[in-house]
Amino acid sequence: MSKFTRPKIALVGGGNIGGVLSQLAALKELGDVVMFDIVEDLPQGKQLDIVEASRVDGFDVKLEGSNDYACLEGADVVIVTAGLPRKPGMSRDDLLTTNANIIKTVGENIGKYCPEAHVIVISNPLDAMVTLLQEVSGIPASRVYGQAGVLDSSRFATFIAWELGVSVKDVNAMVLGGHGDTMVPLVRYANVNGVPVMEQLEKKYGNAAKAKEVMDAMVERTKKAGGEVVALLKKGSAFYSPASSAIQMAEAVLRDQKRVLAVCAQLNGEYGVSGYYVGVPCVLGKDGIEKIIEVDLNDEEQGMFDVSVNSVKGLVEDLKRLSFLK
Ligand code: TXD
Repeated sequence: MSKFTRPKIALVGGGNIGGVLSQLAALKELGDVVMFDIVEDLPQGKQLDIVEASRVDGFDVKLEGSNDYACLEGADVVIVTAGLPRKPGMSRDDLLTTNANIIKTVGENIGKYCPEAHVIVISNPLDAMVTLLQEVSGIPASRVYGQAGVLDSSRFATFIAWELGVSVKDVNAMVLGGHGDTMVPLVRYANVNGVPVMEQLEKKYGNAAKAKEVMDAMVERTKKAGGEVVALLKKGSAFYSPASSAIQMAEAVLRDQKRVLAVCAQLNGEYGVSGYYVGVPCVLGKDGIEKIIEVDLNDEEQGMFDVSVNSVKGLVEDLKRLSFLK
């Protein structure tokens, strides 16, 4: 990144999430934003619409839309949302083949036009798409990672805040594992400014069984939160919260914040896993995944984590069987 120019953020996919990403990046003045989409005129129209609010919102960055992959040239951060979202009743995994074809092309072009970039993948099925994009782009895994855990953790924290009647700003909650129904909300570590959530639930309800029942319901809601929004929207899937989450990651990288966030990162021995992308807490800064933090898991948590890893492995095996991966 040059000292004298603004960072360049490239958005691959100008749909629902892409639009919010661009607007948030502009509002935060994270850098100039170029949006690519295969639909003619769509990214140009969205970017024009967003930039025309610059006087009102008081941001001063350049926004452009393009249908040519060459627009990715020299990008510092690329955020990938290209693909099709889930329809009601459709699992994330149904999307595998369709989105793998798209991600393969996208990854090849990122490798060609901006091999020095950080790449944040959002497209579903997330863990599989990050794996594929990393392989086809040839970019080191420390700079190719996925967004899921920031959102899943924020959803979990939101439900806890509602339940306890406290500000969500004071809730710390993390979700590990793959971005699917097997994700692992870390109940034992969830706290409100350091005070364990379970302790507060037990005080609120006066017995451990009821506290566990309430927590179990929040965990289930977190796991199914994406589907809950899909069912309500009727068409498309969540887009405001996934965009906010990816922007938090992009900001951590561009401003070298060393944020500790749940990121879909490639594991190399951590948590007993090698060569697979899974959601784990990471230190995110200018070098991308600067550190993977290993949380001590008890047997039950490790068991749930292993189940989640196995579902990611299943998707990766499918990609190999379909010849998308070596
Ligand atoms: O937390 C998470 N990771 C997620 C992921 C939460 C919610 C939704 N998540 C997934 O993000 C969702 O399942 C989709 O796979 C992506 C994008 O969701 P979005 O809601 O933005 O989908 P849209 O509105 O359909 O936009 C997708 C755009 C659309 O404009 C297509 O024309 C475009 O992708 N598209 C392409 N762009 C570039 N290049 C290619 N090849 C391409 N093909 C389609």
